[in-house]
Amino acid sequence: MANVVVVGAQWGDEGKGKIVDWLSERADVVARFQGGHNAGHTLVVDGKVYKLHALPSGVVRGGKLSVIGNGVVLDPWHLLQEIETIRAQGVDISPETLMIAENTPLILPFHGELDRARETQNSVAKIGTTGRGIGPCYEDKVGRRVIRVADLADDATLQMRVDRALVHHNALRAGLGLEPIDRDALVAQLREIAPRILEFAAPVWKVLNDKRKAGKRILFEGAQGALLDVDFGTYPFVTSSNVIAGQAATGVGVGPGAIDFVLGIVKAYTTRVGEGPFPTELHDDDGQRLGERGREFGTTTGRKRRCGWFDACLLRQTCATSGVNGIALTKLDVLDGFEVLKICVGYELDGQYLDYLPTAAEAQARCVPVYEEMPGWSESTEGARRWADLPANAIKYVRRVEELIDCPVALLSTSPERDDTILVT
Ligand code: 2SA
Ligand code: MG
Repeated sequence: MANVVVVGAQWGDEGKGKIVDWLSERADVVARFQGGHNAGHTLVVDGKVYKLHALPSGVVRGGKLSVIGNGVVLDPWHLLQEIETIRAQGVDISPETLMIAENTPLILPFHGELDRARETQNSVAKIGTTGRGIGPCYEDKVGRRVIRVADLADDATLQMRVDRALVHHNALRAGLGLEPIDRDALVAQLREIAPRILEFAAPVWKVLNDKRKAGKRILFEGAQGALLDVDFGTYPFVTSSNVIAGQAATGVGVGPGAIDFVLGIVKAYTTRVGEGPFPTELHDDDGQRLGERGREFGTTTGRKRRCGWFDACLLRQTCATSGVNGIALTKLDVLDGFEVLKICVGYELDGQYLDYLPTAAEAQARCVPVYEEMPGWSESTEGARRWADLPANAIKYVRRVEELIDCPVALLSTSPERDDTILVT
């Protein structure tokens, strides 16, 4: 398979990091195309744990080019720190192995402050964000007042861009009771990091188009999940970027024809962090058990994740909007030992049966899941490496999932270790 896009097909935290790492062995380039350091991908390689937020997962494998595309929003201070941390773990990161698109918007300190102020000061505006400034930075990008990587190269341009951004932000801050931004201090901070960021800057669209012509394989690494997509997610409880597979092309500057296969990462049950509708959420012992067995705490903010049964109805929808060709089903072992498993197949709303999630937030919140029950299995599936190692009821569960979501399972992951992966043929 030439160029693969990996996307989360739920609300993030599906276990993309491990799968991307598994696939990156066969890729020449690994590219991030949306989101920022609100992502958190944990990789376990030979027992060593790497926690990545802004860096593409390819960096931990030698001989690959890692790319941060223009669809990403980049906090330069965070990036430099993450580079140091990963280097200290023995990983080589240089301008030969890491490229940042010159048209990538920068997250500045006031973006984070604004994000957190909105979350804490106004319960009406609360989304449950990661507080990293992701939303405010995307707002500035679309509002044509963001500072981009290329702007760091020229001091006069940089100052002009800062002034343009401050007109908007100081007015906004006044309304929130925040101090005006210290312009000169900000310019000085940006001047200081400019050379260290520019070292990695490149016309990524050109590099990737050349790589394609040379027959190199690109792995597009998505962050978050399709239900957090700004257009197709549970709006307004979403992130501020397009998360679905189509964004892979726009987010680095290649045509849609560059995408050969879309792999959706799907957890065998459902989790969500932050606010917003979640039809199959459990508030009982089963939910508690999923969270404990699945160690459901966020990599980025450490927040406890909400847990619930598998929602096949939502999956059918996210597989459609991302054009998923096959899914990787993760964390099946968390379901070991449940006597009965439930799968949501549709919803009931105002006496009507729905086979998709309605668009209005108000209607989403009132959807009552319609469940199908399946017998569980008592055997352990943890670490299984062959289809034949799975209990019969686990196989039945996986096959039923495939039928209900109308998409084949291509990979099955049975532990965080990269080798505990079953290729389903
Ligand atoms: P933000 O900070 O503006 O993006 O927050 C808006 C909403 O998006 C949610 N959000 C996430 N939910 C789950 N996982 C996230 N990141 C993963 C992690 C990484 C991944 O492990 O931390 O799977 O790619 C993530 N990022 C944002 C957030 O909770 C708000 O509901
Ligand atoms: Mg995660």
